[in-house]
Amino acid sequence: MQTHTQSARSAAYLQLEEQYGAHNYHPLPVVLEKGSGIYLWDVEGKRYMDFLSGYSAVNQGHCHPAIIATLIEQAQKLTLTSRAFHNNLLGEYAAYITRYFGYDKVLPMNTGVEGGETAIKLARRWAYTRKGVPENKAKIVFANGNFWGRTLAAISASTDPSSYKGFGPYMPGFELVPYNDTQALEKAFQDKHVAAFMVEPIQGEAGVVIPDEGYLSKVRALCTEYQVLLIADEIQTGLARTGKMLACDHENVRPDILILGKALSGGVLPVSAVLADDEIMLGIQPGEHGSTYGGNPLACAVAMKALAVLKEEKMAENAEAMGKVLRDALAGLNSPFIHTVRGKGLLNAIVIQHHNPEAAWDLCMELMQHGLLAKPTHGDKIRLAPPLLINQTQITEAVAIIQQSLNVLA
Ligand code: IF1
Repeated sequence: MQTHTQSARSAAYLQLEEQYGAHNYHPLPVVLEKGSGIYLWDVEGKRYMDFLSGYSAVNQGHCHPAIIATLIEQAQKLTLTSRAFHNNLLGEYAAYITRYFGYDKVLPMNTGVEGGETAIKLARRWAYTRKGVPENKAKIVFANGNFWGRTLAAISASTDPSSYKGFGPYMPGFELVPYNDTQALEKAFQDKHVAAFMVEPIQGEAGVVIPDEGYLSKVRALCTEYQVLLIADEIQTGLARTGKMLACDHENVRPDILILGKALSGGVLPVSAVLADDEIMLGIQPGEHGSTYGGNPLACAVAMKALAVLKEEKMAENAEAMGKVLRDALAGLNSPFIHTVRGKGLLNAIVIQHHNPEAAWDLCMELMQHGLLAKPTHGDKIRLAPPLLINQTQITEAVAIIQQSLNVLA
């Protein structure tokens, strides 16, 4: 009777969403109401380890006390003024984040996809004013399998039919090359109208696809040689997730334009940023770009704290160490149903092999029953990306849950 009443509670929430919300997602049937660190609790009080981290937005852990304290303090003082006026935090934040990452300037936006749109506008403007590309001829190159959001421009760059199909017409001026293929990239760069190559250092949505070692540094060299801007989409790979502050740091690559989002606020509110040097950033003049919420004082305060926490709590170092522990332990399971274990730091995926195409979903349902939340992507892949403060005991516990849950596939 007790269990019946409890699941009826969850069912009521699911029903409300189903009836009144658009059907643009297919979530696991769990209704969460509380979070702390690596843990989440559902409306029935059951605790879960979070192995998705809000798609890497909560790298710092759920409701990080220092970030929440900053949020509350600033929210009681001033939240938004618009960019029609100055606020006392935007300048401080701009100085902080540009020093943190080593760029001349920042352009603050809100969502990740707006960061991508902003980077492309900057690159097009740079191409027309600096590279001498004729008006309206600039091209942006992307890699097959890219994912940078859901706007019309982002889906115009997509090779995934579930992103773009049925939403045309599409944005012109975009080109695609295979990921992890510098020969194809060099061929694309023969076109003098190419303004930029926008790329994820590791492709997240594609299923945590890691390019060969040396790919990014070769990309950097080609961009420099052909006078093409390198735009790094570090919205998912950045901010300590892969074991370095930026995934580009693994190869000491400095992009011309850096896009950050997600964990820039520790999962508290949408905050994104585009970083570049003056030559690129000053191409955009007053009135030519912006956003109502971009650079608001609440976001500025929260982002500074979210960045500070990453360094103070050595989250990159922990992600590097715990990622190794996780991958070794998963490989050690020798499960016939795990085809591949791959990843960097705490951005990992397992590829499931099974005659049943629903196996990854079934496994995630079973993981949920055993108190671990993860989500399948592209059918057979499961991303394993816990908050970066996870410790070795918790990793061991998680791997035990995974081992036990794999039995459901037998
Ligand atoms: C969804 C994945 C993660 C991103 C990169 C830009 C954006 C994203 C590299 C846009 C967003 C999301 C959005 C989320 C699913 C998700 C995702 F499954 F697609 F791959 F993180 F794992 N660049 N990624 O990954 O950022 O505008 O959403 O703030 O449900 O669409 P946004």
